[in-house]
Amino acid sequence: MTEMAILKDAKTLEEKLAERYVNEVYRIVIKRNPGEKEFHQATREIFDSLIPLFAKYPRYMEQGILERIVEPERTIMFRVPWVDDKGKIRVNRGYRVQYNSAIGPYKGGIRFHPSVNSSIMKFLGFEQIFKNALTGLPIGGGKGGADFDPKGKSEGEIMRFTQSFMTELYRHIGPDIDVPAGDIGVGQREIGYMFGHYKRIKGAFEAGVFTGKNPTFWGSLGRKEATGYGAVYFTREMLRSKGLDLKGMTVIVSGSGNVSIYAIEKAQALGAKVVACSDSNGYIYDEKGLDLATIKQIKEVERKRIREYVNYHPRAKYREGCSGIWAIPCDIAMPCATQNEIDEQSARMLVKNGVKAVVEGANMPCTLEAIDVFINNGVLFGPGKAANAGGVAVSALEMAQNSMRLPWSFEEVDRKLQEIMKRIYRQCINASEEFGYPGNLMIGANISGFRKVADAMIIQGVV
Ligand code: NDP
Ligand code: 2IT
Repeated sequence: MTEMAILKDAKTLEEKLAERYVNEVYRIVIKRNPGEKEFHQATREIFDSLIPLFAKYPRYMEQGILERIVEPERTIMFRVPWVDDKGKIRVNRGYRVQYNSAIGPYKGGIRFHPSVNSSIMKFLGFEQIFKNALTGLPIGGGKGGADFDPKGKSEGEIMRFTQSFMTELYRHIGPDIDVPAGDIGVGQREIGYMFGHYKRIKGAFEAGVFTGKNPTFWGSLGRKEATGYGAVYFTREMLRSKGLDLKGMTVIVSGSGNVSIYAIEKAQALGAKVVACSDSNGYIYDEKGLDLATIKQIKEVERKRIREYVNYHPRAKYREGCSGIWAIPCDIAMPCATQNEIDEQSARMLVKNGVKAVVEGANMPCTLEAIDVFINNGVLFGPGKAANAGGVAVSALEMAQNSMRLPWSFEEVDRKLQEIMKRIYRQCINASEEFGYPGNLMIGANISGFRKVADAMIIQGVV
């Protein structure tokens, strides 16, 4: 795995020592987790960003925080047997990585996608620790999922699989232990089945064990919208720092799932023109702007492919394949689908076409090489663990409402979300300035998220 090139070349003695330490721990990670390329990538990015922190405060090295934090507190891996509609027995593998509980119960989504494996679970869980810390709310880091492919499955199959998954997972979670939510392939429908099954097994209505629930049973208003809206609020802060505004900007949003749809909704509400979005088969493009009601109908109601859009809007174009979307000229690119969707080549294309800001709605959608291209070319870069933290932040607000047994209005949640996104942006900027990389939100996010967790770990002793 290549190192990032964004750190300064001329290093002080302290920085050289910190770099040597980070590389030593990185070697242990590679040895202990062979072949886990996504996990290595997330580790590399975070580790390199921490060099300026360790150089200034060597106590984090002395306390062995990096060695401890990179190792999950616990990983659970389990069999998920279920019966399909034809009566055939199927088996999937389920996971829950309980990564870090220094500042709160484990918290993070569940992903159902055929690509799920230990590497993807660990990269997501590791990032989640720092993201959750950045929200300023009391939540630790975790992630879960299964290599189950929801595509083409009937409603009955989805429910039976999800219930079987919960039959094992229920014993490992709880409102003060570990609080899952959705991620790719898991939305309000699946959370409903999981919660219903958990409640049945436990014989208790423990509302706070899941977030992202339907508001009819204690789900927070605004949670569904929170990740996408939050990413746009974060973008607004980034643009403000350069005296720019979303109004009139041309935006590309990849994906057409939960994060994408509500990023499009808020971007449009703030006066931007969203010209393209996608799914794993291809992308749609309309230079005059997309119609969100049609996208919602196709994706949320009918659960069909994005190519259907051109049947309603013949002026729009559909192209097979995902990466072509980044060749469309835009001011703002928001990758909101999955990991590593923007590589170096796509990044160069975006830069050539004059992109002003790249904001990660998804987790790790840009490769390390792509991030280097953006930062070295002066493109504003919003890293996922800051930009998409609005989702988990409103999850924490859902936990708070569940504990109080009182709901907040949509407006109240949205107001709090806006404040949280502003605060996250400020924290990242302040840390980037304090550690000598002004404006580098990736370094700022990694350092400020890490510090909060590391300080709690130091106070708690060797745990
Ligand atoms: P959804 O399942 O609702 O939507 C995912 C979208 O991305 C779909 O359009 C899907 O297309 C596309 N996609 C998924 N995998 C791939 C792939 N391998 N290649 C190309 N396209 C793909 O998930 P979310 O919107 O919830 O999540 C999107 C991203 O945002 C993920 O990285 C997730 O971890 C991250 N995230 C989600 C949060 C949330 O609150 N939901 C919070 C913070 C981050 P198709 O339907 O064809 O598979
Ligand atoms: O990646 C993420 O932050 C999520 N999938 C949301 C996690 C949550 O607990 O709301």
